Amino acid sequence: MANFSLEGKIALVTGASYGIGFAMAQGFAQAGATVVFNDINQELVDKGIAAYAEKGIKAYGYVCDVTNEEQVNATVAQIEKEVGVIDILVNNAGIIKRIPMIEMTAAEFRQVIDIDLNGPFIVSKAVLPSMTKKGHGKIINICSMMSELGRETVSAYAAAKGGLKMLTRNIASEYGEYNIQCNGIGPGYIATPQTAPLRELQADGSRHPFDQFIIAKTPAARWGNPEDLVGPAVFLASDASNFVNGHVLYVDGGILAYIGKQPK
Ligand code: NAP
Ligand code: GCO
Repeated sequence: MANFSLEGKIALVTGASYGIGFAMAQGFAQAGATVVFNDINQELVDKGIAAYAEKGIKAYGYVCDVTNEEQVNATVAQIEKEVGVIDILVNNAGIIKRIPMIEMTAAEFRQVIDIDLNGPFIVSKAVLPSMTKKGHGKIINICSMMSELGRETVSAYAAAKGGLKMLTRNIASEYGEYNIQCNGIGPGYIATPQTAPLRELQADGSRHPFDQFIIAKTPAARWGNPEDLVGPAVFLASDASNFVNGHVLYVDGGILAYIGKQPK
């Protein structure tokens, strides 16, 4: 029987006070792991700790900006001292800016790349030395449909998430021999605060046109929930995936497999 247990493992999930990161971290705790997370400010960290406690989970929360290398290095050192060496890292923290490309400033573009691509580089770089020393480690990068597809208004996000897919393959290539597995999860359209503007009801109570578009594009005919990502995350964090490396597991209700509804 494959070993899906995370008993005795320490998992750091970035940006995990709520949303997808929170759901995955909760799943890790249920599989036996100790949960550590960071977020961008104290208010979010406090909110996260309380939300985990409500689920019966003692989580360790830290304020840390994933784009700040000094802060990340100090936080990882503090986690190693206070909790232990990180076995599992999930690069989940991310933002999106929906702005037509010709209206987007270079500063806005850079900010998305900084959080969504440089962040995973900085945090992975901080945890890899201890992982290689320990002789094992799991890194899971949260990619996107936009690691494969484009759409209007998300040029920076697509560039970052496409880059994150290649960073995933490169970490696998460079550190695979040290028993490090680096894989991605590519969520489809998931109902979280990040996508709330795309699901807002219209003034007349009808569904947002983008909401209808996503339902039509998804063979499962629904938005995903953060909970849909838990099984894939536990698999990629556990020994059950020890020979899976550099792979992006798309959890999208079938979007990438589908040409779209045929005309009636
Ligand atoms: P979310 O609700 O916006 O959560 C992301 C978390 O990251 C938030 O707590 C956010 O804090 C935090 N964060 C932002 N910048 C940070 C920084 N510099 N340092 C540390 N933390 C930071 O997003 P989500 O929908 O759960 O998405 C989580 C991940 O999945 C993201 O990488 C996203 O791109 C990806 N994803 C989402 C979907 C979807 O449909 N929702 C689909 C595919 C991929 P603030 O609240 O202050 O921003
Ligand atoms: C958008 C969405 C997406 C999703 C997700 C898809 O505006 O198109 O926010 O980018 O959040 O990343 O996988």
